[in-house]
Amino acid sequence: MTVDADAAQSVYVAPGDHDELYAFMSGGFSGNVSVYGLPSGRLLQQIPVFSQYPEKGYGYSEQTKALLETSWGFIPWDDSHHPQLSVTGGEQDGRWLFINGMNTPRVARIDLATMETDEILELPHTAGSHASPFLTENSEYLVSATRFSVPTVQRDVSIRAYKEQFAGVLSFVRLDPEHGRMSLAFQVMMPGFDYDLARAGKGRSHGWAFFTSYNSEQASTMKEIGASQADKDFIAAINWKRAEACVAEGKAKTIPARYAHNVMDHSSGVATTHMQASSVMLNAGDCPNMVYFLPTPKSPHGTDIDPTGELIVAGGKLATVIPVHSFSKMIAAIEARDFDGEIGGVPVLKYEATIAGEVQNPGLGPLHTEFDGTGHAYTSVFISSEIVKWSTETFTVVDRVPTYYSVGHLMVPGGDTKTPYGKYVIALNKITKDRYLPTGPELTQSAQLYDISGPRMRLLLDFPTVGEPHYAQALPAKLIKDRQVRVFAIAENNDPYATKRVQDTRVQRRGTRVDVYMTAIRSNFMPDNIEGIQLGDSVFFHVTNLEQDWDVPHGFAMMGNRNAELLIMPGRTRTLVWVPQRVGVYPFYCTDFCSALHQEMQGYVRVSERGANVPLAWNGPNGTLR
Ligand SMILES: [Cu+2]
Repeated sequence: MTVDADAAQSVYVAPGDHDELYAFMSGGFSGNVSVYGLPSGRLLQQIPVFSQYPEKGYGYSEQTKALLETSWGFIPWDDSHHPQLSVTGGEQDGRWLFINGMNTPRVARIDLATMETDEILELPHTAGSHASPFLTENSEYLVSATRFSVPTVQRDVSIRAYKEQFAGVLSFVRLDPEHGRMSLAFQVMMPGFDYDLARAGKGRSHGWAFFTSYNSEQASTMKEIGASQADKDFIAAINWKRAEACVAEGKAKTIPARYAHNVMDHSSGVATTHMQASSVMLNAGDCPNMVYFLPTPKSPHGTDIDPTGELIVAGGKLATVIPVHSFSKMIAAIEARDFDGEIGGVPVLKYEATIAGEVQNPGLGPLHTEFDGTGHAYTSVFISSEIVKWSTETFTVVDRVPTYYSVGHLMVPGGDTKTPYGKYVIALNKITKDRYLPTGPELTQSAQLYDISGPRMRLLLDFPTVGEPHYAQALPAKLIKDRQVRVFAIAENNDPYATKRVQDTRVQRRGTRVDVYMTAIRSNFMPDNIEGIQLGDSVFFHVTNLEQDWDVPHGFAMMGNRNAELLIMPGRTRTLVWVPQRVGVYPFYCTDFCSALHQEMQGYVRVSERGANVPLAWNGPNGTLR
């Protein structure tokens, strides 16, 4: 495909100018989120979420380790999939970004003013949290579901007992409206299918959530064949207001559950883990009129709701059409009890009763759909590697463009909200073979930016991504750029190990633990000479960055430390633990270029044999080292 001569001009952001949009892309198997500017495709930031990240000391510093605690212990990696921006009234509000960890099921909340992970909640009774995290119209709930049905509650049973013993679980995580704090409100136990993706309703479908499922055949082996037998699988439509009522009426059970809830305290900058012991489980069959199955061809993947909340679009990845259900037809069919049997207490609606239309000739393997707010939908098509644009009024294809190659998700900025920003669609591609300079066996994955402001889609730009750009969301920069936190106020630093003045720097020994209360400010650490450390000690460097200027983090690295470095934002305290292994004198230094005298920002620690008579001493205002 050729690119128009003016494509470069459309994405050119002159030096010093700012991009029009922030895009938040999942890092897939990197477990993190990367922040890009659009339309330039410039990488602006990496936000560590589910994986330790040495650049920032995330998951290595004592203050951030707790974010990666789980019921299985400390798990410093995961596979992040679906970024989801918070909404109010079905529109982006620029407050938080949520994302799921797929492997050890977790959901995270990132504060969009600091672009730091503030909270991670583990999801019990869940395996492979793929259909996650999708938000209801006012961010009342974050919905999530199990992809891999498992024995629920977990127990030792034969895998051959899949049909009888395995269940899928839908989770409803309540969000505190003021702080976004997550709590697991209740879960719904469903027939043992694979629940793949979800969206919550909005507008007229507010109060509902929709989950695609495949493997309604309930195969437990060779799913590529076993889960592809049936002509139709299902979208599960669940009325969460009805679920709330059933829970309030006592129809749910409180059952044992072990899961971690990790919260970063804003004032101290210290994360803590709260281990939970139970959850509220509602059996789908015990709450009539709550959940329905909409037959949908064939092993559907995505389910996406148009800006009005009326159309429920499925991506039948093995289907030859894009099936589009109508929310109002669904409600009418429910009222008329137009059912075709039931599965596990869940009524199955008739396909003809809910379908609004089928988009013909959509290409091979339609997956995900987003909307531009002008009556058009954009569907990614994996096998034929293209984006297909179609009319939400006539259900006919009006345009198509190739992607390079094998697009998974796509994203229109605000394309899942009531008021899409439109203007661009981004293809999030799995394969880039031949698109860039080769880099050994591993090639980058990529995003492609297309202009959708005219009648035809126009390719503008390719740009490489970090890890798999599984899904992304974007918002207008003006929504958050003036709210970015520049420094943390040193006066408000409540870290118990903070040192707010150079006069308070000190070193304290309690047994084999040595606490170093250290400050960093251009261009020195204080203390910068420490003696009296012995083999067998654990040295806790509590480094407080006293700077109160934007863009002056300091780094901290200790020779021989089997841990990361630190990166300390202005006004923050971060702690690194060092267990010295050899006698001698070892340097530490600032790793983040901070001033003309950055190279001078360094110090020494003297390490003696255990039991040596070198007294504990340090330099500085209270120092004893002369
Ligand atoms: Cu420095």
